[in-house]
Amino acid sequence: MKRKTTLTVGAVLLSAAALFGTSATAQASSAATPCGTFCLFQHDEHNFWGGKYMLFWPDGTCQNVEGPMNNSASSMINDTGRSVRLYNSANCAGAVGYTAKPNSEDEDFSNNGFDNKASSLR
Ligand SMILES: [Ca+2]
Ligand SMILES: [Ca+2]
Repeated sequence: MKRKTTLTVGAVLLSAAALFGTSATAQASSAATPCGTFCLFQHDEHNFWGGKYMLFWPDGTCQNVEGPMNNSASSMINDTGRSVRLYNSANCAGAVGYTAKPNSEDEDFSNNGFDNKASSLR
């Protein structure tokens, strides 16, 4: 009798956990997306991992956005404690085009006037 009661409570707790997990994912899928460093993504909105992406480990030095991600980034996740500055030109030349705040994410660069432009960062 006592054993049966324990099993029932366990099943209820499991359901509650599953529901919470689903709802949290739907509400902010991006927030739960693992990046772990600074990530640029080819596409915007909730499609962070649906296209090409590139990981960076910002350390204050300039890094060029190489290959197919050059002039292609449309969203980002910044899981670092640094402000990451993106430049339209290679080698961090010219004006800063976009600043990613520490521990932030942006699902669409379009409203920042910086869609498909990033060529370097630091
Ligand atoms: Ca793009
Ligand atoms: Ca560019």
